[in-house]
Amino acid sequence: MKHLSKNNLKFKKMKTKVLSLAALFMLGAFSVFAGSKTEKIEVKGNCGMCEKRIEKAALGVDGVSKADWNKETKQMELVFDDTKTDLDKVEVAIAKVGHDTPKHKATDAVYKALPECCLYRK
Ligand SMILES: [Cu+2]
Repeated sequence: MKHLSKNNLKFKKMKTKVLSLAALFMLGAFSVFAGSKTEKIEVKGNCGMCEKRIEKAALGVDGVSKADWNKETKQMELVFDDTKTDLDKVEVAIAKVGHDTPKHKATDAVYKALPECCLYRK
């Protein structure tokens, strides 16, 4: 009888260990996904030069791992770590190099300094 309850206790302890290990593992897996966010935004621009400028500006923001702008659709696909940065910061960085985003527009001075082929405002 005594022996059995001891075994039972051992089993309970083991169960707790396995459960906490499983919880730890799930937490780890969750945090990997939690850091990575994908967003699509519209960024104004015209040509291949714009594409390089826009993507460089976005990738220059700490936490951004992917920036892919399409000059036909004007859509930008972004992947970033949302514990390090957010969409607003990326939009500010893009506006700074002369391109309008949904929430942040480039200043006239920066816009006018763009090469002629890149002037997208009509
Ligand atoms: Cu351009």
